[in-house]
Formats: sequence, structure tokens, C-alpha cells
Amino acid sequence: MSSSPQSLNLLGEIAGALASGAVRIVDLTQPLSERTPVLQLPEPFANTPPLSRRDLSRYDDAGPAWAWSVLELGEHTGTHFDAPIHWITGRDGQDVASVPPERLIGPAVVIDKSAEAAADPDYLLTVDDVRAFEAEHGPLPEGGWLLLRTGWDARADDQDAFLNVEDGRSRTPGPDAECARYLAHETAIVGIGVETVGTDAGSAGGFEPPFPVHGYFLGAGKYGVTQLANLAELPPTGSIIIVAPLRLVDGTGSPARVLALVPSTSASPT
Ligand code: 23J
Ligand code: MN
Repeated sequence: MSSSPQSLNLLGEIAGALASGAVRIVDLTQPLSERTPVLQLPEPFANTPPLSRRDLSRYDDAGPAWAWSVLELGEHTGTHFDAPIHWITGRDGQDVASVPPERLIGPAVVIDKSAEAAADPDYLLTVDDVRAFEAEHGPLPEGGWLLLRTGWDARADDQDAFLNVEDGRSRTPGPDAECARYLAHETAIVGIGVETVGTDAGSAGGFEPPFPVHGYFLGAGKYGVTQLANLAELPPTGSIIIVAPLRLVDGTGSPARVLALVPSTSASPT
């Protein structure tokens, strides 16, 4: 068996487009450090620690020619992936290691609610918003990822601005409960990506059901990705996303490198 000339040509064309700049790679990953913001749940719930690390050696007696360190971090730290078993609705589903790689690469669509979120940090994405997007751009793609742009990535180097807590409530945008149900159960996407600390809105602990994006997506065997950057560089449709969590056995989630392949407008024909 050999690959068809057509498929060989297709990958060759992609390599050529990357080399020429006709297709660009956009890094959708936030830098991961001790300063990376982490979720803060209210009492009595446990919280994830921020990243910390200690040196094993740094070109010193413990390792004269090498530097390396040990990390402590939550599975759900920084730009990260939510696997189905993260949520009780998906407890019999996939851990991170079991997610088929085909589900981690697919078409991306971007719904831009950055103006709405700037005017109202509690902005909730609705089914009508998604239907309006679909009326303009076509149905959400099979095996694809819906990326919600809110402008929140600009706050990611400052925990207070990122979590935006006022009177004990985190004021960050996200889908409402009906929208989460619609996306998980009535569209062909496999995942949702957001710029905020979690796939659910800051106020979603008080929704019915609580944390509906987590409940509906992970319960449906779908996925989430958080704390994305640079969504402003993606077109509404026409890019491809690559989500690369660690293949962590029994992992409920994992920090991930997330990349997009984007057609370069300057290099596009005519
Ligand atoms: C646990 C409980 C609530 C939430 C989360 C985790 C996350 O956002 C997460 O990182 O999955 S909202
Ligand atoms: Mn998570």
C-alpha cells in the first residue's frame, strides 16, 4: 500500500505554504510560569496551586554541565485541556491519554464577542449568537473547535484583572446554560476554547445546571481548552487548530500547547 499521489501532494502543498508564509502558525498558548493565573473557587472547594518549581541542578555541584528542575502544578493550570473525566457527567469517559489524536486537530471557528465583553464583563454567549454566526458562516464544523474571543487574553499576565473578582464574584464572560447545551448536543464540534480561566463564565457556579459548559461538553465526550491567546489573529472560519495536551494516564486535564494554522491574508492570491 502506498499513499495516493493526491495526498502526498496535499502535504507537500502545506509544507510549501508554511515555507512561503502563505500559511502562518499562530501560537494560541499563554506563557506558563509562577505568575500564570489560576482559578479561585469559593469555600469549601479545594483550589489548584499555581506553578512552582525547584532546581535539581543549575550548572553546579549537583549537575556541573546541566540545568533541570521539578515542577508542581495543577492539571488545570494555564492554557490547558479538559478531558471528559474532569467532570462527574463524563466520569466514565476518556482520560487525557485516551483522547484520540484525530479529535485534537480540526477546523476552528472564532466567534468574536470582544466588544460585548469589554462593555460587560458578565457577557454570556447565547444560542441566538451562535445561530447568527452560523447564518453568516455556515454550520459549526464537524470535528471542529469553537473558539470564543472575548479580549480576555490581554489580562492574562495579571491574576486580579484576569479573574476580575468583585464582591466575591468572578466577572468573566462565557456561554449561558442553554448555549452550552446547544453546542454540546446539537452541533458537530468536538470542543470549545476560551481566553478565560475556565470554559464556563465566572458566574456559572450559580447557573442551572452549575458549570454548564463543563457538564454538557464533558458529559457528551467533548473537550474544553482555556486561557487561549491571540485569537484576534484568526479569521472567523478557515483555520486549523492543533491542541496538544500531555498524554497523561488517568489525567483529568493537562497543560497544552495550542497552535493554529492560519491563511495569511497578505499572501493570499489576488
Ligand atoms: C473545577 C471546578 C470548576 C471549574 C473548573 C475546575 C475549571 O474551570 C477547569 O479548569 O476545568 S470552572
Ligand atoms: Mn480545566
